[in-house]
Amino acid sequence: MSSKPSGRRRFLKGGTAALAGFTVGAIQPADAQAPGTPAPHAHPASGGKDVVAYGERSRFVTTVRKPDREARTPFGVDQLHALTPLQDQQGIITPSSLHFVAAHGGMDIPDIDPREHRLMIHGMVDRPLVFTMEELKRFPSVSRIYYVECNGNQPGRRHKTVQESHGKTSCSEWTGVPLALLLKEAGVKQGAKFILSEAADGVKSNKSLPLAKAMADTIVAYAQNGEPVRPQQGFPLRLLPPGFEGQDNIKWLHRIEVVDQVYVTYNEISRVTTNPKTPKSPWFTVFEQGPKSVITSPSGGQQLQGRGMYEITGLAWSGGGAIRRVEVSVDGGRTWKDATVDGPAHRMAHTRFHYQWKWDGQAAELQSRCTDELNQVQPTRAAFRKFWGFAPDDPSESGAGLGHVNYIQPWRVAPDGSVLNGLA
Ligand SMILES: Nc1nc2c(c(=O)[nH]1)N[C@H]1C(S)=C(S)[C@@H](COP(=O)(O)O)O[C@H]1N2
Ligand SMILES: [Mo]
Repeated sequence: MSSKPSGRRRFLKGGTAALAGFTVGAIQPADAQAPGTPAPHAHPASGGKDVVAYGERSRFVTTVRKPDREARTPFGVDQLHALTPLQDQQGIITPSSLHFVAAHGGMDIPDIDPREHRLMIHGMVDRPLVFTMEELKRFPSVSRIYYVECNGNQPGRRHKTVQESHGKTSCSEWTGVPLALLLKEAGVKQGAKFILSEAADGVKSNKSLPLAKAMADTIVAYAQNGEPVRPQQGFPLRLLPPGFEGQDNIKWLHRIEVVDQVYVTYNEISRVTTNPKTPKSPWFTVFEQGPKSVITSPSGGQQLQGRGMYEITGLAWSGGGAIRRVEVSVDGGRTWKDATVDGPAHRMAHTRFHYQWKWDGQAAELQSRCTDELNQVQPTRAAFRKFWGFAPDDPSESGAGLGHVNYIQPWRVAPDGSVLNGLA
């Protein structure tokens, strides 16, 4: 990375000194509430709430996120996990209200006034910079559809539904500034290799990210599905390094330090390096997630209403790029047929697949497996366990430090039409 100012157009000149005058040209918000605005319009199907000012879904639609665990880390800090109801989702965009949540920095979601919020970029840079939200919004923006997945999204025999086994992944359209623009503005010094991002949350959550990823396609996102990022997702600002492990997406982002090495941060110390069962831990070296898919319907806990035609549908995604192929097996992985993959298959995004299936009323086992644009194929559970060195008699399904757990999820259909976790 060159430290010389490039010939590229500079958006901010002279670093922080120039920022004082920078807000003068900021665009003021349009008047939101004109005088004489009519009274709120309530609708019975919304439980009497005003549905004009901000829409509510019908009261007959009740699907919700589910808490995963309210555990304490070895440091005694509460963590909050909420799971996306993938079984009820259509298409590829997760409604913002149902996006999964992971927060290890205390049970309280930070309540940040965007007018007070600042992003600082410093460390191995020529010009340390501090940005207000208004200033960030004056940079050229991009909007991209990207999934996020927590590495704790690990299938296991105890899970009854796809929400429990796979609900720690969601997909949104994210809008923000390419981080490369901000880093070029600051001027990255020779020898820099990583960035260290830090949050304005209770424990100042932080995480290292390779500089190459920061310069490639990482977004500093302020919007999600057309509106400001939700508080649970990092309002007013979060890091979005597409296809990388969920924990690399620092939410409530307020500081980026450009550094020359990977740092051992809060999450690694408290949740991974303390696990003695992780000799092959990919932490600090592997960030990108492999190809993964799951059938969301029919899935665990659902009930087929007699033999006949059913649509098998689900989601596939990969940190390696776009999904090229999804295959479905209805006989426990003995034979495979190509599913229809909905296009356009966005890179590092949930991709919807469909397969028309005629159920004969016999016991069946449904599986999906995907292939991405790098020709990486989703592994079987046996291959995954072999790679990580689980002995055949070791009952463990997963564990901290394994990295991305992406093996095939089987769903068993019983002759009575009930659908059960095939791992159980
Ligand atoms: N500040 C902060 N950022 C964070 C976390 C956190 O606890 N605090 N959790 C990380 C983890 S482990 C995951 S999986 C993702 C989840 O993003 P989401 O909550 O928007 O789905 O956020 C990451 N960013
Ligand atoms: Mo996570």
